[in-house]
Amino acid sequence: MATPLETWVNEAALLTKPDAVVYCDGSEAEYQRMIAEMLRGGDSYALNEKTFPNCYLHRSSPNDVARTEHLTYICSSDKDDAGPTNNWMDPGAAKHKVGALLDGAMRGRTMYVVPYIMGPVNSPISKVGVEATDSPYVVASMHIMSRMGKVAMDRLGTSNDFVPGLHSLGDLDPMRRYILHFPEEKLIWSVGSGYGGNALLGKKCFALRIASVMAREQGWMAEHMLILGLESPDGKVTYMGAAFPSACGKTNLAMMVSALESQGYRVWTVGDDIAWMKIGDDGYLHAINPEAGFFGVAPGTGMRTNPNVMAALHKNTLFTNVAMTPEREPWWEGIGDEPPAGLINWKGEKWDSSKGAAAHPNARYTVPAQQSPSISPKWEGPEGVPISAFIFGGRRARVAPLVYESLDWQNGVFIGAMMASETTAAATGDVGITRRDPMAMLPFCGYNMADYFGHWLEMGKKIPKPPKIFHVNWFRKGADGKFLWPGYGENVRVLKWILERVEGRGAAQETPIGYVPAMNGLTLDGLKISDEALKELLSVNSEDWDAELEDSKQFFAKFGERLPREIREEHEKLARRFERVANAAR
Ligand code: SAT
Ligand code: MN
Repeated sequence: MATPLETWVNEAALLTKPDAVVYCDGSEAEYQRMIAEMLRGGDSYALNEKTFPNCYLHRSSPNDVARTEHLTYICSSDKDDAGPTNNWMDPGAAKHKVGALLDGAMRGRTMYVVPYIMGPVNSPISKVGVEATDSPYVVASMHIMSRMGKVAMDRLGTSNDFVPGLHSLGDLDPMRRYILHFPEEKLIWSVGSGYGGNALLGKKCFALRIASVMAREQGWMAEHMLILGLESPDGKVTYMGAAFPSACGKTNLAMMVSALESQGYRVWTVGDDIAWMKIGDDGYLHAINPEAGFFGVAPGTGMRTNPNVMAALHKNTLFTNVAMTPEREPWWEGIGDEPPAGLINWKGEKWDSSKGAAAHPNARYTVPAQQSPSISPKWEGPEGVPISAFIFGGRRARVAPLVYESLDWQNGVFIGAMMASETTAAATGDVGITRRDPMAMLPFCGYNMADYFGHWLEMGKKIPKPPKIFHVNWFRKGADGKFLWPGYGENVRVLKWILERVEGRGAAQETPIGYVPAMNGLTLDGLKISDEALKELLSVNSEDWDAELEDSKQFFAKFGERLPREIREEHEKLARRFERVANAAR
């Protein structure tokens, strides 16, 4: 008898009609076969085998370089279950429409069946997915980003407990591109794109959109969060989860080389993008990183911003849409040196400055996580790491101070729900516009975000030792338009304050938005920052916050009656705290 996996694969093959079906085993030999296939395809290149052994450059189709949120759908039977922030299609209509695009889409191609585990092989928090794809680049990327092949087959056995995902490149035409999620069936369909977040279905599609639905049904959390451990001088490691929108520095923060290393503060990386969390027997929320690799933004990455990842990228790395030097080494803006003569840009053209950026702004590296010198010894522990703090953050030139702590869990959930950030190149669309992005999950929540806020509020009641909730903003600018805070390795000073607050220490001042460090609260020795800059960084400007209250009110209004009462209450309470301050000043 066919197993549930075989039954699904047979149906997928009947629809897409590939010339051959290959079950992947996850071996090194298989990885090399995929690379050979990519090189034959003509859109991939071997890099310098001396300085970048086993590294390759892949060039995508120029119209397929980022996630396409406007082509991403949640297909629940009831439109309201997708909510006002998701695109919605009726599941039957979606299958009819996109089924027509998938019909025969793999003719002349091979269907690779990739069984994979999201999470450490033996963790009870991990889950199995299966992706059927006609892209060797996707298979090679899944080799790096997940534990796949035999290990996943062994875990799955004959069970039906897996999330299926069908992916075809189709003709790569954005007019025929759809990324569909069926939350009731726990199924993913993706056609017309080979780009990471659209095509590596274990990542955003499963580990966030489908998993967020499962997490709510089953009482756990699937979040767009990095996971890091901050080691203090006594050797104790405190774990934190941090949610920032795509391309706001999650990878750099997770892999930070601490500016306070000489004082005994060091950062360990558990994950850089996604956290799955369950309540452990000790009462803490325990987090695993469902991924096995980092899919990071290359431009802006250099020895100054992320030396750990730079050290990791010299072997076994797949680069996408970066530029290439005449020595066949990868190059991008911000790598730390001037563009060399004879540079080839991401489109494969001879580059000169009239051609704009040489690497695409959303060019990426895909690298095994274990290659980072900062990888935590606990990163594959089946029990996950206990989380003591959640950090929300965005890219805000104004409004949000460097760091503040919520008054309590409910207030913290409200702070997460209010989150906003200036948009980046990680998604197609305008860059630099401020948009609301609650918990950095706006593009990744597989159900109505009002219910998602409700789930957060519920979890707060269930977790015996809940993380404290903070908000940070590394991107605040002064009147001269320059960043007030140096960022990168210096961010450890903020993490240290967070650690102290978790331990009931750390000097703070109470403001209407929560606890902000006192002027002497942050450890600033060895850093050149003026008192005026510090004051501005920590200031809470009531005019900015009035605008913030108004804008967020309009955002919350979208959810109508479904918005949890607690969120509305917190909004009113925040407005009242500002009124009180204004009255006192009068
Ligand atoms: O492109 S991905 O969605 O995989 C990465 C990101 O945008 O966070
Ligand atoms: Mn992300």
